[in-house]
Amino acid sequence: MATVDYVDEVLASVKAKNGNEPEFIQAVTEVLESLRPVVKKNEKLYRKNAILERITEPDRQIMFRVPWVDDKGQVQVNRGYRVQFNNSIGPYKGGLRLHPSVNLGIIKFLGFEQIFKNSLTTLPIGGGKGGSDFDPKGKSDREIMAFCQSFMTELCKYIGADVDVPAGDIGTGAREIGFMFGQYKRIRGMFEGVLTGKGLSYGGSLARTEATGYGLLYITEELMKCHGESMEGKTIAVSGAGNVAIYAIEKAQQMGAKVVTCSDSTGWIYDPEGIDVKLLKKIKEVKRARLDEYAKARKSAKYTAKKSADDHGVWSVKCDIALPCATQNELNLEDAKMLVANKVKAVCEGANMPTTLEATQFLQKKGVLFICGKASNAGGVATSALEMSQNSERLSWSFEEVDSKLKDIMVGIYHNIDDAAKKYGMEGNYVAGANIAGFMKVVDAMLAHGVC
Ligand code: NDP
Ligand code: 2IT
Repeated sequence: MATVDYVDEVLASVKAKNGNEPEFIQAVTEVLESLRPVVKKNEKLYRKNAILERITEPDRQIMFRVPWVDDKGQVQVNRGYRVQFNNSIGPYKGGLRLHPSVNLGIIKFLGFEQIFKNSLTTLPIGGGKGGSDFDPKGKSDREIMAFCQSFMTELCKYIGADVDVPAGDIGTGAREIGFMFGQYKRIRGMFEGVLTGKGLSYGGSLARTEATGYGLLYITEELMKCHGESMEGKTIAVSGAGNVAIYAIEKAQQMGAKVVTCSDSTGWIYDPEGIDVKLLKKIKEVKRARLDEYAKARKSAKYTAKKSADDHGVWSVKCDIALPCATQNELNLEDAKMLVANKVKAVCEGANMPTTLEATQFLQKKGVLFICGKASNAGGVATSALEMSQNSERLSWSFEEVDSKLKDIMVGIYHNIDDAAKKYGMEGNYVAGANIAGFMKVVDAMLAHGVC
């Protein structure tokens, strides 16, 4: 009787155990599929030590009630999550997502991705993620504070500067981190670097706000350079209009490219003259308003409200480079076909898992240069780790110092994933390269630690 392939065996078990978590299964499938050549080479060792079973099972997943009082005096109840996935190479590290779509499967997929991403940064951070189904949209500052304080009242039992260090993600920015930090400090009676993305007056790092978007452009630039191209004069389509998208647009423009799109959950902008990033910041960071405001303020821009599934939004626009920076599975096979028909050269993910598996495979088959989020958006968490270093030594580095370290890290990640892909006979497959390179370091540590 033929023995069952180890990867197939573990994938079947993950699917059976987590059947109601499609995003988690998608993320595990992508990683395990690309690890096949590594697993084949080390099958006996990995099987004996149950490496794949252990790396796909979180160390622990914490779920809790978050009661808070709204402005009408009504008690509201949300669900809070923290999934501590793997701390083999450092304290758990990963953001907190506040969005009504949040559920355990989404937090698990994000925590799983974070293991490999954090390993790729070369810095000592493990993988974790958390959040809540709380919707920050339309809430007053007082309501946001009430939620954040209640959320941290429970979460503070499980985190710490050397244990687990949360940060921002969708719906969690400087305001939310500030309220959470204040509550942690109050309850635990200590001032420590327990969160990153903090304000500059209380231990935050310069360049953390810009880091994910800037880092995305640093790695994209290196990718293009290594394929004989520059960023100068390139047309870029960006999705999203949040933290990652805004600073991706800003850096792309500094590099001489023209970004012609952005989007939010209500619609998208096409601005053939190039996105006015100052205006975008005013609308999104200051006024917290919808994107139609952008088109009202700028003649060259056209706003299209999101209508149906066959509206391909920003992916219907002709571009050289596409940067999905909003959310998971926002770029599907039909979108990928449109991009290829429009001769896209590169797709680099700013968001986590924004491209579906089918769309990724299609783009790769068509020769589009494709870098997955765990490599291309690693600049955010890398700079969070630099924030942790600064907090530990009780010093603050200059913007230039942090930014230049970020750039070195992103260029390093590109060459690391490129080399890993080549080593396993998959030159140009940066998805496989990222998964393999991220995995090898974590497995090495897991084996050294024995059964745990
Ligand atoms: P923000 O909350 O700042 O912005 C998110 C943007 O995406 C908004 O424009 C939002 O529109 C849009 N969006 C979110 N959810 C949906 C949805 N379900 N459908 C359509 N549009 C949506 O988050 P970030 O910019 O921080 O995060 C964007 C992505 O990047 C996420 O995948 C995140 O996990 C990832 N990421 C973030 C990092 C960071 O440092 N912040 C680091 C690495 C990855 P609207 O405002 O209308 O909701
Ligand atoms: O997805 C991510 O890497 C983040 N949201 C940033 C995590 C962090 O700890 O800075």
